[in-house]
Amino acid sequence: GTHPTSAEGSGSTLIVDKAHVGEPLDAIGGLSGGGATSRLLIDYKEPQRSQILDYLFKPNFGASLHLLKVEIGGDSQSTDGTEPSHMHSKDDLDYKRGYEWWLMTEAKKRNPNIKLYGLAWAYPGWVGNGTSSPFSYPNLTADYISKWLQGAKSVYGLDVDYIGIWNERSSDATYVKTLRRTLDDAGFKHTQIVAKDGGADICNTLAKDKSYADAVSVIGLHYPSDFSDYSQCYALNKPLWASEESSSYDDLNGAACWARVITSHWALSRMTASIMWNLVGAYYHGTNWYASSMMTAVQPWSGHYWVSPVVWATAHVTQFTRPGWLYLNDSYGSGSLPNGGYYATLVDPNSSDFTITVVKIDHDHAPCTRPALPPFDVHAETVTFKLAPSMGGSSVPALAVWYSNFQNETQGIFKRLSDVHVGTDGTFSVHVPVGAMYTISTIRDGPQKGSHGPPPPSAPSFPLPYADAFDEVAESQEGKYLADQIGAFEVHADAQGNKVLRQMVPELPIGWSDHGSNGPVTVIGMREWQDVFVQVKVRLSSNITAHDPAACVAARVDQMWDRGIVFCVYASGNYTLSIGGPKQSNGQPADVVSQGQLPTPIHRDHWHTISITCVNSSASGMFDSGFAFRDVAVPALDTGFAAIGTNGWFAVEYDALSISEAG
Ligand code: 147
Repeated sequence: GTHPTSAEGSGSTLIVDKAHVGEPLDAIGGLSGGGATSRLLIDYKEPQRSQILDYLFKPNFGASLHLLKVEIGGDSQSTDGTEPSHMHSKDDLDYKRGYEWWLMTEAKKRNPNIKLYGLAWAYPGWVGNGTSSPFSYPNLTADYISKWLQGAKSVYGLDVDYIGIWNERSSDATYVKTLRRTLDDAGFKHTQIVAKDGGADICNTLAKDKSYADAVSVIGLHYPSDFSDYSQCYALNKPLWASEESSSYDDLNGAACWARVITSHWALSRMTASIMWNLVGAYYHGTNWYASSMMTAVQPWSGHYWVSPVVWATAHVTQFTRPGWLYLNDSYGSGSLPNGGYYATLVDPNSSDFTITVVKIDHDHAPCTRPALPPFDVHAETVTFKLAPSMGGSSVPALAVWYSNFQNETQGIFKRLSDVHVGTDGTFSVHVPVGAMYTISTIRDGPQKGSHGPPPPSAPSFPLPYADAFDEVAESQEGKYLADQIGAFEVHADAQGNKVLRQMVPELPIGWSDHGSNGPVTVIGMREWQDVFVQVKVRLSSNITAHDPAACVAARVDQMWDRGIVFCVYASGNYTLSIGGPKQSNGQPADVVSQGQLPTPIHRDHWHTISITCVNSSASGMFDSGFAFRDVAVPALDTGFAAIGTNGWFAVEYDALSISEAG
């Protein structure tokens, strides 16, 4: 890179000519899940909850997304938690679980044209029928996915446009063909299959198997590099998508990354959709990939949220285009800028409207989380566009101009500048500094930088003391603020009509990242907590046939309770105090620091109260009104969430959770 920085203004003229249309834009979208990334959003109070949804989905307001991709819950850990399956077992069916149905409904309320896309990370164990693969019994898995689409349609009136295979895992020809047939037979002909939400190797596979390729409508790549050769994919003649992208921070850097890829993916690689992981950061600080989101909403108790510049980078494209608009081909409205950066033009096939986006981000700000980019230089320049007669030529009206600088926000973020006038020769020029994103469009009315005013002030600390008996929680939902990490803890009325929290997953799921480390667990609070008292009522039903089921209460746990101060009571009448939760393999904790008999008998089908108190390097545990252990030495330096859990896949019940500061 030896471009002199003074070489401005002399650049060549870029032709924009709709005689050379390419592929339709499919979507700029956001991804909820993969996993549990939206968990805390549903616990926000109004009006903040609706405001956040407006910033994401309302047309001409914020990110105004074209597409919402959601996780099809699979009962196992999928990055920031576990999302519940609609079928924990073969005979189970419940469409009231989780928050993705709700989120899709809210998105559609705001934008009836928003596209929907479902994808599984994990699968409930039963679809594997004793194997650990979702493809061993293709009919089971295809029926399971079909049931999800039926719930969307019959319960929520949602038509799902796209359905995936198995996130970042293998695909399978027989399964995909079976899925296509099953969906056609069930009335979901319009639901298109995306394969395979992973690497571009799928293109080679499909090239060799015509009937497999015929079942697939869209090629979905993850974090595709702009500098790879996708010729195998183009040869398939199917839309090529960045079906997961970004994982970058909810700040200017994340916005710069995203601004770049939503323009370069077409300009360099002919990709027609980009979907950001993740949609909304509503998962606790201290879980994986914190704040890698389009916007952030992690304080349901205060109502505070953060509308990040990533929202406005998205608005630069979404507010000025619609799915189905046509990209212009390389050198006729799309391509690379002379001094670095990209531009892409979309035209409305049904009118004379068009939108050009221009982006110039330097190497230090360009990388999304993956892959790394080769070195490159960019320099400020003045770019001249020339509209061909096909675009309306000299009769084109003044064009609206919107500007952001994601490397220097003092220049503005999604700010309307004065219109640009097209000369009699069809040309106009814009100055493009480093960090710039421009939208230049015939759409003059409608787009806006929407605002609901300042949100309530930030209050990062989870409010203590905290208590919940789950009576206000809707049937089948997670307990308020509880974030399931493995297994599904749902609120259900018991035989007495009392609402309790019950672990609902009956066997080890076909996991995504977890394949059987620790027992089911749900966490709450702050990873930063140290000295706390956590108490809960527990009940071990006589229906549980496992050898020695346990109910556990814990403090200072990490995301998957690999560490933490964990007190478990067992049906046998024993207890353990351990550093980390019980193992799924044998139901026992690995690092036991105290164990013995409970001070009083434990009874099946009866409620017992258990608590743990941690102060500095000392822990005490109570069972009903007696101490199980008192002032036992534990590691002082650990901090972590409060948690409740169990040692296997059965329906342990919990009620009346309370947490307060100790010490
Ligand atoms: C993706 C997952 O699909 C998401 O659920 C989330 O975990 C996201 C976080 O960045 O990552 O999975 C990937 C894991 C590894 C790679 C790419 C995506 N990789 O190594 O290229």
